[in-house]
Amino acid sequence: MFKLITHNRNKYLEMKKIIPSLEMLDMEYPEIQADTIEEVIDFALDHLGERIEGDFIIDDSGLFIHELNDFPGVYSAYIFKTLGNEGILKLLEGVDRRDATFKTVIGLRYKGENFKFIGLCHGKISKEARGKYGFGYDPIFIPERYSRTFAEMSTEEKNKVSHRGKAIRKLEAFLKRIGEI
Ligand code: ITT
Repeated sequence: MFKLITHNRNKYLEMKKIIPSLEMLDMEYPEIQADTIEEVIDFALDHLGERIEGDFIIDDSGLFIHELNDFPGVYSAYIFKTLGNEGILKLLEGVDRRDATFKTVIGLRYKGENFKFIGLCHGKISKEARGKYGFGYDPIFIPERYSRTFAEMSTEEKNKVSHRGKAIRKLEAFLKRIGEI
């Protein structure tokens, strides 16, 4: 039985669609200021690994907007809280190059060892916020080959192409290979 440690219930619900036996543990852990999501995950896995019994999973994600030199990137949570989607749309007002990449790194602590599973989704920032599903930056992100935002898709549809969907399927394959699910 694996547990995802997060405050974000939406992340959990996306993952549970792919790994139904997953449980959620709402618990605080330190997210260090670092240049990459991978470093944030490694630090948090070690920190939590010293404090928690058994195996667990964490997820750290970010939105990288190419025209803004990959901002907000590792600052995505803070920027979402402070500027929000409207703030991002303002920063891109009049900008034609709207390419962006969502990235998820899932960290797994298994028998005292750290593993990472990475998923990327390329797309564009929309001109306006659209849709009522999902969370966070979903209303302003249009994945490649689609015209709808993530917030205009069901969880199943988002999972098919999303950064998190890809990372979870890698985790799922690993857990199956070692006979844990
Ligand atoms: P944790 O407790 O798991 O850390 P969080 O919501 O703080 O939850 P992150 O730091 O991974 O999660 O996320 C950074 C920001 O990016 C945050 O504002 C999220 O809402 C947003 N985000 C993450 N994944 C997303 C997704 O799939 N779609 C839209 N926004 C997302």
